[in-house]
Amino acid sequence: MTVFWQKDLETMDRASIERIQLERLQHIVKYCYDNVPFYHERLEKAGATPDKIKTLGDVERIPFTTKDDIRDTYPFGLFAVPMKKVVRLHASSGTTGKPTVVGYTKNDLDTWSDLMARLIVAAGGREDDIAQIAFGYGLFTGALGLHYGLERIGATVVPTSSGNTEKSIMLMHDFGTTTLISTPSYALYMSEVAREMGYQKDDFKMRLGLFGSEGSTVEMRNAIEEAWGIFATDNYGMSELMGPGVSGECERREGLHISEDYFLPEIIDGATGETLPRGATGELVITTLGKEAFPLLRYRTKDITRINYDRCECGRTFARMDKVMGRTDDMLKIRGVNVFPTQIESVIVGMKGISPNYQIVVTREGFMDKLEINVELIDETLLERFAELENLQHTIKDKLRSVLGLDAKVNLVQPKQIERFAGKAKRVVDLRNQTKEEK
Ligand code: DLL
Repeated sequence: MTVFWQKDLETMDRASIERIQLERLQHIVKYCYDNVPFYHERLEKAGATPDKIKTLGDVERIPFTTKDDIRDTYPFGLFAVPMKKVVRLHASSGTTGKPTVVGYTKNDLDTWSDLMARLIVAAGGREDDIAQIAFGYGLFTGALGLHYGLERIGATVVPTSSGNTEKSIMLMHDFGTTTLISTPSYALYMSEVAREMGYQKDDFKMRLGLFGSEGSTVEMRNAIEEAWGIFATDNYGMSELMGPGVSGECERREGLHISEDYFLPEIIDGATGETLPRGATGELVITTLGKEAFPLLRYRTKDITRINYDRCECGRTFARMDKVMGRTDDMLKIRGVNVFPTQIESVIVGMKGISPNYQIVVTREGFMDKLEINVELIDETLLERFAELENLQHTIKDKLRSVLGLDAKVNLVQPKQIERFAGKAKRVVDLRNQTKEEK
């Protein structure tokens, strides 16, 4: 039997979901128009003033908001409440320049905790779980988001944060931790360190993993489940939208349920900005329907996915998004072919004889892009068995060719040669835009 956090809301029929969405959309557009000068001007200019929003489809009249808009109004320019109402700030680091800063009112934190609780319960988290949070605490939203959600359901939170891996593993063992919260790549690394410390998976009481914050394939999930002996779910979010808590998998794991009463999703063609029909794959755009401090209208996430509106067997009626395929800005264009790192991961992870750690390197020689994949062996003695080694290399190459439609150079490297990550993994090294000296 399915366990819910807020059954009435999570099982509403489509008409009720859409009624709530329209009411909230009308409210949030007026709220932004009245309280955020940036939106007042944008909406006036586009002729999308609050009186024009009569149906859910009218959302398309509203211009998109982008990360640049947030950067241009750094730090608090898009806030809709005075600072005295803001009780928390978070920020996403970003690779260049200033971070994007987000704020929360007391009500926002309360909503966030409930939305997190929904996803945790949907994934199988319970009051009697001991949940260890191995996301980095700080400006990043992952740790505190999960922290408050887990406390709300009554679980015991162990806020170890990321890093200090051996100590965290010792505590996991000694405390009888049942649930791990981290990025998939860190979960994998932790299992490796646990093995090195002499632990076997039966030495732990682990049963559940709530992972997210970076892309991961089903193959990667299988590898982590196998390494820890757990059931794992994928959870999606982003700091601008709130943090984790936007969508997550239920125990059926056939897509990530979006809390549609708080987030209105659309799928657009990332290149043209055109809204795509239901069921199409494209860039996810979200309008926040209930945020007070930092509301966003039609925010371009740059994440590629697809939304399924069919009813889920679990009984929840909220639409489900596919696991994120990648970000529009992570997509590699190699010799004219579009490649997502997740496609490469699906080939490599789970293959016999190699570890789930890999690195993708792209270089350019003359006008020719070159794709190289560094793959780590589990057994270093294989390096001496030349025929087997060659065989493995060919198998990987062939599989990559059939999935990507491209030839890649496969380098088999010794165990533990590829970098491990405590947060979001950086799997791609793109050296194409570097000058010779930088290389
Ligand atoms: O990563 C929020 C979060 C924390 C989600 C913990 C889940 C768990 P940001 O640091 O702002 O926020 O990064 C947001 O990370 O646009 C995606 O590209 C990526 N991302 C987040 N979750 C997933 C996921 C948090 N489950 C960016 N699968 C997003 C794939 C994800 N990508």
